[in-house]
Formats: sequence, C-alpha cells, structure tokens
Amino acid sequence: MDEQTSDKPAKPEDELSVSNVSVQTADLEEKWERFARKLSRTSKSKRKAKRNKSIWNFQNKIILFTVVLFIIGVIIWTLLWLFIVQAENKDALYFVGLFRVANIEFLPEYRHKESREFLSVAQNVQQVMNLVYTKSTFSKFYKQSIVSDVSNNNNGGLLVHFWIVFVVPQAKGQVFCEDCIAAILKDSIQTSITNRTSVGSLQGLAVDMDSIVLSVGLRSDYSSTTGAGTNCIYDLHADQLHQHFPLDISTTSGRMICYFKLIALVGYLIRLSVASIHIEADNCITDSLTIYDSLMPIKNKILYRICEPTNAFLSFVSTNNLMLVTLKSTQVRKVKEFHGYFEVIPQEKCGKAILALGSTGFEGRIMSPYYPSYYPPKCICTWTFQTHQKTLGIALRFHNYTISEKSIKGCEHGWWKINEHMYCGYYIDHQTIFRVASFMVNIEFQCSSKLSEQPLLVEYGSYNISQPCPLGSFECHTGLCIQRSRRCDGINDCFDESDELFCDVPKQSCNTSSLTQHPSIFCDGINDCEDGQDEQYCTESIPCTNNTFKCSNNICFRKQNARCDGIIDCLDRSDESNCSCGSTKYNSGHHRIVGGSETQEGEWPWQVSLRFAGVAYCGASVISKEWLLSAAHCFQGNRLSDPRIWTAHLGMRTQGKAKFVSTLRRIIVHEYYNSRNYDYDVALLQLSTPWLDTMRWLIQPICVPPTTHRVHTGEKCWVTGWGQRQEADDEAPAVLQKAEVEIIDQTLCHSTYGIITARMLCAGMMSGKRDSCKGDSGGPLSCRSKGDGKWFLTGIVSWGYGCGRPNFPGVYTRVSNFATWIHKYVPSVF
Ligand code: 4AZ
Repeated sequence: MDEQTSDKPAKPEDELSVSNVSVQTADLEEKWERFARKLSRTSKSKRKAKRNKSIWNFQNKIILFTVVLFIIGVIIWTLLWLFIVQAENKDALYFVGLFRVANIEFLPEYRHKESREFLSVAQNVQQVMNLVYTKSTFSKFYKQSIVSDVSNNNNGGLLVHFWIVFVVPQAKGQVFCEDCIAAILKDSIQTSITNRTSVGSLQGLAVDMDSIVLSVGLRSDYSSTTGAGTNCIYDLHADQLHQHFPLDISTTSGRMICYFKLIALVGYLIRLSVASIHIEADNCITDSLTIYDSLMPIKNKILYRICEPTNAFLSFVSTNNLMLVTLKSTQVRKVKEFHGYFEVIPQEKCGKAILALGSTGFEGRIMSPYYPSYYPPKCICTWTFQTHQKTLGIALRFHNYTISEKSIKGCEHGWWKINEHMYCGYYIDHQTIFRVASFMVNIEFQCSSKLSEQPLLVEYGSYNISQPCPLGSFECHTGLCIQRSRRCDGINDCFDESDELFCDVPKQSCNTSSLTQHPSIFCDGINDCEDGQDEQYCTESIPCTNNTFKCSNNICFRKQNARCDGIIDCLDRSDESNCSCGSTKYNSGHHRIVGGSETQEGEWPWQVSLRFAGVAYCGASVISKEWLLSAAHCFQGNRLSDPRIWTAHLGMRTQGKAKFVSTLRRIIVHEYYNSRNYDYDVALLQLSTPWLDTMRWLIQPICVPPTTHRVHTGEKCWVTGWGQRQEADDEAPAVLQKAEVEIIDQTLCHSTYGIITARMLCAGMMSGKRDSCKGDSGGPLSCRSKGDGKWFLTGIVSWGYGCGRPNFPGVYTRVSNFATWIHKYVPSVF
C-alpha cells in the first residue's frame, strides 16, 4: 500500500523541485543521472517517511482515537440497552405483599428506615426471601426482595411489607401469576401439625401463613415507595383515640402521586372520613383515591376506590391498626383536591342477644359493624332474638337491602344464616321485610365482599305469625303490608309491583277523591275506572281541549303551541322536555317484517354497536351528544369494566361502516346491579368524543321516558340489534336487524319466569319467533308515543330464556324506573 502510494504522483511541491533540477546543463548529465537516482531513492524514502509521518501526525491520531472511542461507546451502549435497560424497563415484574412475623417483637426504632434496627430486620427478611426464591423454579428470573415497611399490628409480632422483583423475558411474563409467587412463599413455610396454628418456620422466621397477601404491583408504586419516585409520601402515626387528624391535599399542575400511611395504636383501628374529593371522573383511569387495608399498595388489600368527584360524606374502617390512602392523578389540568380526616377508633364486637319486647311492631335496630361507616371485609355478626310468646315471630325490616335464598353461586354482598337457612344479601333501592316464623331466631351475618360495603341498617320487631299483616291489608312480595285499597291502583306501592300483579280484576269504581289521590291513572290512556271517568276529559273537552296543552301531571295549559317553544309552561317542565330526541326521517310503521328484518340507513339513529377489543359485543342507545345507555351485564368483569378497551360505533347500519366511532371515557354501572337475577341491568356510558351536529342525519338521541311513563300491555314496540338471528346461530348479521314485538302483561311474564322485578318488563310474542338474542344486549326497545310520534327508550335488552322460544319473551330493563338515576349523571337529557 505504501509502495503504491509512493509511485503515484506526489504532492505538487515535490514535482516542482524535480523539474527545477531537470533544466540543468548537458555535461553534468551523468553526474546528474547518478545524483538523480540517488536523489530519487532518497526522495522516495523521504516521501515514504514523510507520508508515514503525515498519516500518524498528532491530529490524525486524535481523530482515530475519537472514532475508536465512539465505536466502543456505541457497542457498550447497545449492550447496556439490550441487557440492562431493556431487562429493567420492559421485563421487570414487581410483586408487593405482606406477612406477619410472630417471633420478633416490634421496636419503636423500626419506624425509622435508616435505623440500625430497621436495617437489621429488613436484611434478615430479605435474606430469607432470597433463599426462598433462589431455590424456586423462578430462580433464574429472581432479582431481589426489598422490605419497605416493618410495623406493629393487632395480631402481635411484626407486619412486614415487601417488594419482590423478577426480571423476565417478555415471552415468559405470563407464567408469573400472583398465586404462584405466593405459593412459593407458603410452600417454604414448615408448619408442625402438633402446633395447630397457622404460624410456621420460614428459615427461622415464625411466619403466619394466613397473613400472607401478595399481588402484582406497579413499577411507579415500586419506585415511589422504595426509592425517590415521589416526594409525597407520609408516615402518619395517630395515638389519640377519636381525635380528628386532618388529611388535606390540593394540586394544580403536573402529575400527582401521594401515599398517606396511617398507623394507629396497637389494638385499635383507623377510620378514614372523606369530606370531599375533586378528581376527574373516568373510572379511576387518570385519577383515583384508593384506600388499602395495608401500608403498601397491595391490590388484594383494597378496601375502596373512589373514581369520581363527590361532596358526600363517606367513611371507611380498617381491619388492623393501619391503612394506606393513595391519591393519584396522571394529568393535572384542573385543581385536584381531597379533604378529610382520620381517627383512631376501638374495635367493635358485632351482634348481641335481643329480647324483642311488645306484641307487634318494630322496636329496635341492628346495624353492620362501625355503622354508619362502610363496614370492612371479614366481619362476622351474630344476633339472637327471642319473643315473649310462641305465637310471635321476628320481623326484620332491611333498609335498601333484601335477602333471598342462597344459590350454588356465592353471595356477593354478605351472606346470612337464619335458623340454619342460608341467604344472600343484595343492595336495592327500597326497603324489604323478612319474617321468621319462630319465637327464637339465631342470625349470623358474614361479609363476603373483599371490599368495604355500604352500611346496613335493619329494624327488628315481633309479628303475629298467624296474621303477618293487619286485617284489611295486603302483603307484598317485599314483605311490606299495604292497604288492600291500594292493590291494583296503578301505583307501585309495594316497590316491587307485587301489588300490581294479577290485577285482571274488575275495574275500580272511582270517585273524585280516588282520582285526585292517584293522579297518574288520570288521562293515562287506560280505562282504570269502571265508568271510564279517568279518561273522560282528556283530549277534546274541558278541562283539556284541543286548544290546550296537557302537562305530564295532567294539568292543561291554555296554549296551543306550548310544546317545545323554549318557554316553560308546565310546572313539571314536561312541555319543554324531550324536544330534541326520538325523531327519525323514517317511519318504521311502513317496514314491518315478521320475525325480524334488515333495517334501512338512518332508520334507528340512536342504535349503537359496542365493540370490546374490536369485537362487536353489545348494543347501546344514544341519549345525548356524549352519553349512551346500555345494560350493566355487558360490563361485568375486570377487563369488561375498563372503558379504554371499548369503542362505540354510531350512525351505523352495516358493521364496519359507522359514521362516527369513539372510545369510552367512562362506564357507570348501576350500583345495585345484581348479576344473579339481572336486576338493575343498566349502565351509562360517556363517549370520549361527543358526536357532531353535522352527523345528525344518521345519529339522533332517543327520548328517555320520565318516571311517570307507563307501558301498556299489547303496545307494539321495536327491538333492534346486530345480535344472533337464531338461538343456535353463531354468526351475527352485518346489517342491523329489527323486529316488532309487543309489551307482555307483567303478571303473565311473572308467571312464566318467576322473578320479574319492578325494574324489568317483558316484550316479544308469547308464540315465540320475534325476539332479541345474544349480542343484542344493551340495545334499545324503542316505542313510539301515540301523541307526538316521538320514540322512547322503553327498554334495554337484558335477558331471557333462549331466543324466540314460545312462552318465553325477552326481558328488558324498564328504563322509566331509572329516569332519576340517569338525570343525576346527565341533567341535559330531560
Ligand atoms: C343475551 O344472551 C340475550 N331473548 C339477550 C336477549 C335474550 C336472551 C339472551 C332474550 O344477550
């Protein structure tokens, strides 16, 4: 290479020097030739040396060195990124948990993380955990255990909170289940049979097996609680009984993540009271307040989560002398704040022996533990009742709660053992009475939910076993006693409509006073009175004439165009409600096809298809620019309740051709939804993006019926959806289907199905054929008002026995029952 370089024309200065010599005289030629050869040799070696010198000069050396250094840097960085950064960020799995160590006494020094005592006990536990996991099947992936808290507790010894970190290749992440990691710990504990306690030896540590709780943790929680991830972490020790320790936080910008660790005196509990909270309402996706029954954010120890702003006063009680409250907000745009306090309270024993005095009537109250606070899980209460006479039984009046016989499925909201019979409890929106025909009653109540539950209030008293309700009264299915005259009067006095079932009785004889007492039967389109006077003066003659407008409360207004003129004439605003809903450019009356048929574009502009993870799963109805109404059962389950996985497809006839698609911002499932019998099967969905006015030809809201809205047996309505066309048909149609169905008599439906609550209505054909089916759930049952032709969302597809089977009509959520509930979240709808 060097040689070659030397034969090439050299630099211009060298050439110049040789040509200068070549123009000398001829006698000197020989000398010159020798000299020239010598010179050439010398100049060649000189050039070679010079060139070598020019390559290895200082400047080049620096450049070369920098390049080499750069290449080495790139290689090291790539290796680092591949082996360390990637492993840490993407594949680190964090588990957070706790256990009780029975053979170490708590020292006050353990409160200080830098103290020798804390470091010593933490190291001891960490070494034990290292031994356990390095010997386990996951040893290859085990990285470390970190003890984050050591506290005293009401069961004695130490409560140790820890993190376990694994570094796992992405493909193997799935095998790391919480139960597997906890099982390794539990399996390592040597318990002796003679001991008969749950405490065993874990490498010398006396660990209480029953105390072990472990769940997957978040990286953000790990770095915040073990490192310097947040500066908002407080250890708050409370040692004064019943003193209110304020807890207030407010932030206006940035990302907020705060941890309040509340620790009470040993033997006592913590009660957290929430006075107000202002956070984003989106199912705890961006903002949340979480209350844990531990000092670390352990998912399995969550007592309650608040996901929306509230000014309602709520309080929660721990099961031990500690509690963790976390307040998180990932995007603080508006002011986020929390106001409340915590206090130390004594533990309460629940239950007692009660002698029911008096002959009949309610005379005392029993309550859930720590009433009126939400009661914590793991409660057991026992009450024993005795009446004075064997002819008297015990009556229990449950407030907003009911009990019914336990099925094979477990109870979600508490189970009750009453004189050896088992019942499950359910929260509902009215009171119920349960009677036990025995003068001696033993009641055991056990909490069955993992979360804290709404406080329970039960009145008790004795009743006459041979005649539970006073003479002349009717006993509702809810156990309530109502005057016999209130039976079949069109008003749901029993709360479960049992007073309005089997009413195929002669019509009432009405007088002026009965009409004024029950205004809803007046001018409702049904002849309730034998002489028909309740429907007599409703349209043409005085007091309501063609020239007047009839408000919902049956008061007529002397104005012809009172409806939707922007001026409120009726006291109940009924002249200005439902003004921009329930109209379509189509009249479905012209498209009736027996057994279901394809719809036209824009025919059902409120119909929505809900897709879960991209797959059509349920239906819904548009009720405003940003709200939809659907069925609660569509959102039952961990993933199904996450609004981020759903998309709503609006203005669509053929699947995949939606005019407008939006993700969901929020899912509000009715708080009393009962997954056992589909009671309260309703959910409100808020769109992330409201649909625009420009889409109104294909998207329109349907009217939500007011509470007073009555459905009439035999009335024709339409059910629509992309659900299965037949029970056995797995394939769903691409084009929206419609079927005309009729409202079935509630008594008939009740006789068929047994449990038809006041929140349900039946529609279909008793002969079968026309019905909703799987996939239609959450979609609308649309009924057209005879008066103004507007469409009302009378029902929501809920359940049924099969599809289109004779005598088994579809069961729908009775929407008019939820008008107030809807109004609470969507005031603009009415
Ligand atoms: C369902 O599984 C379903 N025939 C919906 C409606 C009916 C039955 C089942 C009523 O979504």
